Amino acid sequence: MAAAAPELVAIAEAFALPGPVTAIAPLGNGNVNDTYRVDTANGVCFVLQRINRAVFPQPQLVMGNLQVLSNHVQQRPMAGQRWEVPQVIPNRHTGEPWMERGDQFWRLLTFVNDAVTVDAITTAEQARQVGRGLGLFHSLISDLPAEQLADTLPGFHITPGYLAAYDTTLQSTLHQLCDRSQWCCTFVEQRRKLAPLLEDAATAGRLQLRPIHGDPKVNNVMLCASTGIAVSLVDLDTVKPGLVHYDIGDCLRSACNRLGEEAGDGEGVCFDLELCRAVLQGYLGAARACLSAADLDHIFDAARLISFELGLRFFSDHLAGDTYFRTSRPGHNLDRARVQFRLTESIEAQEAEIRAIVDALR
Ligand code: GN1
Ligand code: MG
Repeated sequence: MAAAAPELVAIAEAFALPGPVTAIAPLGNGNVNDTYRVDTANGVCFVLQRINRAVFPQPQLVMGNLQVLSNHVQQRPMAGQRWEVPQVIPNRHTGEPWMERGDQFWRLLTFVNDAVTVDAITTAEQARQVGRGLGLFHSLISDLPAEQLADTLPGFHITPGYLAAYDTTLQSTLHQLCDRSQWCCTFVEQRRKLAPLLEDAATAGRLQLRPIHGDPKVNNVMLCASTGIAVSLVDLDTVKPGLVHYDIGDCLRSACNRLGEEAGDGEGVCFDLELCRAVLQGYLGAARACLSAADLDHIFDAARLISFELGLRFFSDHLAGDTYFRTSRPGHNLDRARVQFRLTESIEAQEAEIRAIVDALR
């Protein structure tokens, strides 16, 4: 076990576990929360997470949303398909679905067994399953009234808000920008007008607020280890009212980039049309009934805007000194920004083809 293990074991054992902890190891590679896999003596595994309070100032609301979601999905028959929603394990002392230690906020969830995730898609079938997973998730929550979910992260995916924050950060950046940052600044300037696209469509009544996942990137979709079929969407902290387009865009931008989000400084990154077709086939196969013609009209915009937005978020964080996304080296967020901006360029260059894929699936 890692050096911090005794403390982590004590935290895990504050929850109602079926047996003593035998191992705790870091799990996944999230940019915001700390995640561990907990093994217990009777063979059952769990997911232990410390919620990043700087990002989620009211983590109790996050847990409330998770409960609402889980109650809702449990009432939905899945006609023999395997589909799991991670369940919350209560604190054995307080009965609450979390434990606090000082200012740390911890929770324990059930583990989705016999399932894997990938950081980058390698086959069209994986892409189809990732799309199908998001489609099933949307269809399962499509009749969950958005008012039942708290806004746990105000401003999340509101691109004009990220642009305003970027402007402020840029103005207060005292140091000279390097050439690669300068390239990013120019990139953002040229696309400033894009920022309100989805919000304007919502204000005009063309798109509606609904419950969304908020972060359905490829490695948040669990695939059955033996069949490859999508069996769960994990990382449910950003489930809240929003536009399904944030989800569709996020799923496309992560699934159709074969080099993945950590692809150096973006050299060679492109948006893969074959994977795009597969994602949308899977997605629409499961969620078509929940979508209007206007929803379909905005799928291209969603892919472009969410890629641009994530690049903007990474770049702003780089300029602000890496305070939001976890980094492992200087310039990491700048590299990540350039990956998303290269992807945005590739999406723009293939607009006609992407729109044709959507049209063929209508
Ligand atoms: C963050 O922590 P993680 O990796 O699940 C971020 C997402 C980004 C993602 C990019 C709450 O998610 O919005 O798309 O990084 N989550 C939050 O990898 O900001
Ligand atoms: Mg997340």
